[in-house]
Amino acid sequence: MSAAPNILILATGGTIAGTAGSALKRDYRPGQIGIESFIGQAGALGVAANLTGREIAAMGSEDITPEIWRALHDACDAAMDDSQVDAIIITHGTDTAEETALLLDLTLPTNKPIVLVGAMRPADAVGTDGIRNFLNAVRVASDADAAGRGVMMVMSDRIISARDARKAKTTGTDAFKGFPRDSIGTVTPSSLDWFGEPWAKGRAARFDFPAAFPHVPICHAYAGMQRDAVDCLLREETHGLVLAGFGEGNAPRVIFDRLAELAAKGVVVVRASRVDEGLVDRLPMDDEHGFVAARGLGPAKARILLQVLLANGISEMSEVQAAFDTR
Ligand code: DAS
Repeated sequence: MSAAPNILILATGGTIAGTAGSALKRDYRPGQIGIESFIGQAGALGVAANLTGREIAAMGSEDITPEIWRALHDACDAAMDDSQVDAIIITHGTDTAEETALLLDLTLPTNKPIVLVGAMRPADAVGTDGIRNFLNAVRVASDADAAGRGVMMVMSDRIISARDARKAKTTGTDAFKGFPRDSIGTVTPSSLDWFGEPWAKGRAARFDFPAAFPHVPICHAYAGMQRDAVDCLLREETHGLVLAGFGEGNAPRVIFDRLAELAAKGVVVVRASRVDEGLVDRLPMDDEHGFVAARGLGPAKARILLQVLLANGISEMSEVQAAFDTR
C-alpha cells in the first residue's frame, strides 16, 4: 500500500448520512448527505488518504434489497482487481449492516480491506458519532495490516469481524457487539491496535454471490406457539428455514415435530436462538431429525448464510453444518 492509500467509499445512506434539520427534533431522515461531505470533512481534518466516493444508494438500510447487495458486491469485486484501489469503505445504515457485512464476507476475497461503517446519531445531531466512525474506518482501511481479516465493521472505536458483529441495542453509540469475539481491534482517528494477526490472508471468495436469493423464512419462537406458526411462513419453493428458538435453539415439541417433517422432505432447518448472545450447539435431536445448529450466528445472519449455501447448491446437512462451524 502506498504512503497515502487510495480508498474507495461506497455510500448507501443510513443514519450516518441522515439529518434531522434541528438538533431538537426526535425524528430524522436517513441518506440525506452525500459522501462528498464526509470526504471533504476528512480532508479538512488532514486525513492522509485519497478518498473517492461513489453512491450506490441513499436509503435507510431497513429497505436494502438483493439488487443493492449485488451492486455493492460487484463494486467491491471490481475494486479488488483495480490496482488504483487499496481499500474499500461502505457507509451503511446500522439496522441491517450485520447482514450486508456477512453476505460480502462470504462472497468476496480478502486481498483488500473492506470496512462497513455507520452511525447511531444523524450527521446534524449534537455529539454525532458519524464523522468519528468514518475517520476510524479510514484509519482501519489505511492500515497495512488490515487485509486478510475479512469484512469488518467499525463502530464506537471498535473493529468487529462481520461474522461476529450484531446490533445489540436500539439506541446509543455503543449499539454493536461482537460474538464470540467481542472485537478484533480498537481504533480512534489517531490510534489503531489489532488483537492478533490476520487469520484469512489471501483467502478467495468462499461462495458465489447468489444468482437469486432463495426464500428462507425465520420462525420466531414464543410461548404457546402452534404448528401454524411454521406453516404460515412456508411457500412451495421454501427449501430452508431458520428457527429463532428459545434459549439454546429450543422450541415446543409440536414445532420440532413439524420441523422434523419438513427436514424429512428436504427443507434445511437451522436452529438459532432468539436470545441475544451465546452458542447454539448440535444436540442429539439434530442427528435424529437432520437439523443444523447455528452455532455463533443469530437468526438474521444464519438466514444469510443459509441463503448463500442454498444458492450455491449446498443443502446436505453435514455440509451446511460445516459452513456454520467454519469461521
Ligand atoms: N435508519 C436506520 C438504517 O438505515 C438506522 C441507522 O442507520 O442507524 O439502518
